[in-house]
Amino acid sequence: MATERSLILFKPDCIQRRLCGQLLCRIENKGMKLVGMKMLQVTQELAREHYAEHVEKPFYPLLEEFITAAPVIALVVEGPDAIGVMRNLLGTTNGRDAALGTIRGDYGVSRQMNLVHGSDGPEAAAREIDIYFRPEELYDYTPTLGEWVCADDEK
Ligand code: IDP
Ligand code: MG
Repeated sequence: MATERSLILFKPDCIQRRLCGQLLCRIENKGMKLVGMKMLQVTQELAREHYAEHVEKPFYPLLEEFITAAPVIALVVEGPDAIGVMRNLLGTTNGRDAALGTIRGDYGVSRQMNLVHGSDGPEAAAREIDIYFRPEELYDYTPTLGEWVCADDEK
């Protein structure tokens, strides 16, 4: 167990469907601490950098079109095992297969328009946080509810 940070994106479908508030609420309710947050327009260049592992795949042109079609909200969340916890909260990629109770399972029926991105491992998280945020845009603070979110030996 480790305190981790994960890069989360509210994708264009999330913004267009006005679900950001509800989904941010779920992330906060889970116990994640917000350490960075901004709205931005993903450019073609940024899309290629973020999704470098997918650029050669057949679905990439449609993914790029989607992720650049409206603004996104980028978040950095922190917490115990935040990367895995957030992946579990999001559910599997395809909303049609994702378990009920997960964000993708509860809010979508699409493989592409699956509302929220979450880093898939520590290396990806570090790389993605660096792509979207400058160090001074991330905030260190002590959440006053922290004492009641998990035990000292879990932090
Ligand atoms: P992940 O977001 O669950 O980690 P990845 O396989 O890394 O899923 O794919 C990145 C994003 O690309 C997905 O979240 C989804 O928006 C889109 N995507 C993945 N596979 C496909 C596909 O087969 N067709 C269209 N879009 C896809
Ligand atoms: Mg992925």
